[in-house]
Amino acid sequence: MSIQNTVSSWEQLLEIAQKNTPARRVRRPGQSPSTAPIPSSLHKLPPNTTPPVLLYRDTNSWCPFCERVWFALEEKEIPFETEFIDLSNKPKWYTDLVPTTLVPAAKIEGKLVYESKDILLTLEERFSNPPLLPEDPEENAVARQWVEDAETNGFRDVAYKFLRQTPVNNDELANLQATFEAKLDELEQALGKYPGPYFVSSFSLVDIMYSPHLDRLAANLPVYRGYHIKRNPRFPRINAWFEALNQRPAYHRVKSDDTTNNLLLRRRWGVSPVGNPLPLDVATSQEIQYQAEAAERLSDNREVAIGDILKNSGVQALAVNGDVSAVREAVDFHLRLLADYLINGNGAPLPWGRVAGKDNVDPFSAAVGAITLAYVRNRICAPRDMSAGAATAFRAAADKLLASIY
Ligand SMILES: N[C@@H](CCC(=O)N[C@@H](CS)C(=O)NCC(=O)O)C(=O)O
Repeated sequence: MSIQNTVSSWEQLLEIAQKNTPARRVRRPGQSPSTAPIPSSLHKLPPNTTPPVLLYRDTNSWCPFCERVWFALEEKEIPFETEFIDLSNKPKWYTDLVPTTLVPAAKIEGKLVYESKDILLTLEERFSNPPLLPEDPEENAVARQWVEDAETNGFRDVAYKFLRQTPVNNDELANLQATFEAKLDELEQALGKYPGPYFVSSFSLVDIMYSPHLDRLAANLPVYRGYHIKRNPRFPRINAWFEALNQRPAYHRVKSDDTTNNLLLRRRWGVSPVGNPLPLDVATSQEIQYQAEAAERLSDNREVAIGDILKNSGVQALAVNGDVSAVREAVDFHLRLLADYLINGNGAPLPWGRVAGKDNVDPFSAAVGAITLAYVRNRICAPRDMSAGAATAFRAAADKLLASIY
């Protein structure tokens, strides 16, 4: 029996994956991104009603300011629609509409608001339940001040200088680090003002203002500066704050995984790593659901994935006499193996590999498989293509299969 017949069909894979995860996305044929998440509260809207909020955000879901708004929308369970803006080629109607021409912007009950902080405050005003600012007037005033401070206290400037600026010498690097650490000390202090792990006594807009930036820094700094925020004994409260965020389902819907954040820094900002890549994010108790979500994404969006691999990975160079169909078939086969492994893996023997004493690897298929898996492993991007948890499961499975090809 040919090995090709030992792996399930796409239809079978999709059916099993969908049984194991409730996660679904909307397909957007011919558009970028090719799929979009469904807001968790959209089902609350009566049929044929327009959601009260329209969010304009970046096509790649990299923008930390857009993440703030999305985070609040999910926390408040506000049904919303998304319009994606290609930042490398902004449509004229968008630059005409939004004075800053930046994302995010939003139409909130028909009214245009831009600047993430202002969008958050308007959402708070129009959709006060659940509140993301404290009810106690004194604490409310502190929280509002901290929301303002998050924009003006120089934290982001100092942090991104340390991360991205090429220092002329070690002294300059040490200065950049010290200035950044002093800013983190300020956050550490602020986190101690009220009981509980958040900036004020309950989760609030202040946490939302900082989380996309601290997340990116915590992922990037170890790899690009050899500096750790997580598990750094100087910042116990910041670490407890990360733990508390980790308990929030909305956070898991909107966050990126560390690998996305790290690949982005290299590709978008051209920064060179000084250290090894971070290990993949630690698997959680929901790993099986995340594996199913990753398999569902891959199976449901396979045509786009295959098209992208053929066009952009370089694999077509392996076509013999220009016959791309054999390459396409081998790409398809390895993606099915990946989906199958995501569903049935977990300790089961890998679906191929050398049988003792037998040289059973087809070199053409192995080469196409290696390119396919290496490409998709780094190509997927969370939360653009799937949730961060699913992306982590996806990369882990691709690594496992890649290591078993030869
Ligand atoms: N202060 C703005 C910053 C927004 C911002 O910088 N957005 C970036 C994406 S992360 C953008 O739109 N860049 C496109 C451009 O610079 O043309 C906010 O908080 O909303």
